[in-house]
Amino acid sequence: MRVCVLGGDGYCGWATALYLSRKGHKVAIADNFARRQWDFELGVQTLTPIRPMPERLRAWKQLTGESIEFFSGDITDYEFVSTLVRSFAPDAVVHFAEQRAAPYSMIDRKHAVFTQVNNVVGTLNLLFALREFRPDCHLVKLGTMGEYGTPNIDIEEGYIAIEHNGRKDVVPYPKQPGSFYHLSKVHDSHNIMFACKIWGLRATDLNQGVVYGTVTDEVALDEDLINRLDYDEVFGTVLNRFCAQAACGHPLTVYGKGGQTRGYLDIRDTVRCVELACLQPARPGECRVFNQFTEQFSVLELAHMVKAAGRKLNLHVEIDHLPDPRVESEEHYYNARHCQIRASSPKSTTTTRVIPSWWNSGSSRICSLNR
Ligand code: NAD
Ligand code: USQ
Repeated sequence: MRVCVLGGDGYCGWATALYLSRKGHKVAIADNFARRQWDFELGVQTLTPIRPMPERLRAWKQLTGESIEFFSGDITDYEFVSTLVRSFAPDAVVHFAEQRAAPYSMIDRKHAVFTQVNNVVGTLNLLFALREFRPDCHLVKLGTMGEYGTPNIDIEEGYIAIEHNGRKDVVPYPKQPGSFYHLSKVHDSHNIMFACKIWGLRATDLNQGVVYGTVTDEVALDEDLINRLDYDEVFGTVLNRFCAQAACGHPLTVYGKGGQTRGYLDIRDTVRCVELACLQPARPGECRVFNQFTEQFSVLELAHMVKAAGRKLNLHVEIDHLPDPRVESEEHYYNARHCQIRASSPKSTTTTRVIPSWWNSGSSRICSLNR
């Protein structure tokens, strides 16, 4: 397939681009290096010294013989996105190119506005470019489990069948995000769903949980291919932070009681899930939602696991409970469904899908789809 990875200089994007390239897909990366700039703004750095893009791509070509095309630009610029879509002519676009840190979006008005403009306008530009120049291309968009928040009922995959005053329908699952960043993802989801509905675009919204780890088979091939590993309080995600803290003898920074429960996945599963989604595209007009994580843990459970792992390495790991800087429930129910990505594996022949009323049939239903 011809796959364009937007945000391919970033943590998930770089690992995904290399994985797809090694699997034989023709890959292009687009990025504006905004992320390197935000690190500079905050005075933080990836723990692993990532190389400039030309060096990364040269190393990949030398090691594997595969070329990855690179497009430098900002997807909030429509000229850039439309030129990219026209010239590369992708079969799938994997869209990682957003400001992804909840704490960054909560710094002040300027950062909240920036996050929402960057993310919502970028995605909207992409939708218009696909409609105009590549309407059959499959959009694989990185959403987030945090769109749902922490409701006191089970979390479904994108849609929920409800009965209200004696009538039934299938509607988008209620969203209760916890930051202006997570809200930007909700706005994206609505825009994508609407574009599929009115223009017949095809999209998969991958609601990914918190990612951990940094090494994939591909980035491990050479030091010049090294991936980023963030451990600071803005961009560092919790398990990566805890591991870095354990290694340098800093107490693990559990916020509040630590009962905050989320879905987690290894970065090696991120790349595999993305390929699965690309290989089994949504159908024209379909906006399907996959919850993408492998296990769920509370923050305190993670801290204890890191402490136990540290013990085996002769590290003395302490756990601190700091006042929670975020407005979030520190203890809550959490049970999220994550079956669709598994059902889309080539080994699976049938999947049960909740279909909203506006897609294809005119009547909502829960059905079995033969793939
Ligand atoms: P990242 O910050 O490492 O990478 C994002 C990349 O997108 C950066 O290289 C950045 O320069 C680029 N970018 C941002 N805005 C852009 C724009 N307007 N034009 C062009 N390029 C732009 O983030 P990540 O951790 O790789 O996350 C990638 C995606 O996956 C995000 O959408 C994020 O919301 C989602 N996600 C990440 C995690 C996680 O734990 N890291 C979990 C769930 C979902
Ligand atoms: N936390 C701590 N201590 C820390 C850091 C975080 O207790 O030192 C807690 C947070 O308060 C939160 C939980 O750990 O309850 C997860 O925080 P996080 O920073 O690891 O993850 P989050 O802010 O949710 O964001 C990350 C990515 C984001 C992605 C999201 C997936 O940065 O791009 O969308 O994970 S999800 O959480 O499923 O929404």
